[in-house]
Amino acid sequence: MNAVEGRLSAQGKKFGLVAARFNSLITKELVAGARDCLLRHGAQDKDLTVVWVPGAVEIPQALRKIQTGKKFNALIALGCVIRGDTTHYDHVVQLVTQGVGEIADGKIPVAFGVLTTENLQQALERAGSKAGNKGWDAALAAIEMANLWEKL
Ligand code: INI
Repeated sequence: MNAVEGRLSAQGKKFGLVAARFNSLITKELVAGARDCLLRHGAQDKDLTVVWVPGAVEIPQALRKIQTGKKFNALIALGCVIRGDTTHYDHVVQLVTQGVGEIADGKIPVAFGVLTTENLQQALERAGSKAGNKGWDAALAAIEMANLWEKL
């Protein structure tokens, strides 16, 4: 059986990060985690671009815009949606998950680093404390997929 998989090298690769400013206490840490992962796997800082958008709802729109520019080997969506007292959370989560899913149509790999949590505590735990950093994890997936794309 032939097995095909991507290496974990970001050397020479360009990455586009789209990050939501909403809940920036968390999303700044996700961006920092993603950047740390990319640099530690051989990317150069000049090859990383972060595009800030107002909130998670706007992430798919910016992803689509930069995807058409064909400048990147992979894209990384970073955001944080925290449940509140109304159903707003559900709509934001629906829009960002469906939107990112539609953009991940096979042209450029898109990694999903959008937290969807019940409260701020859960978000903090996933942004560089006891549950790791989901920005870092998403960046690692983006690196693997960028390499896989070259083989397929
Ligand atoms: N955007 C987020 O990124 N996280 C949230 O938790 C959030 N909540 O809960 O409201 C949120 N709302 C803003 C939304 O993403 C849009 O920016 C806004 O609706 C304007 O389109």
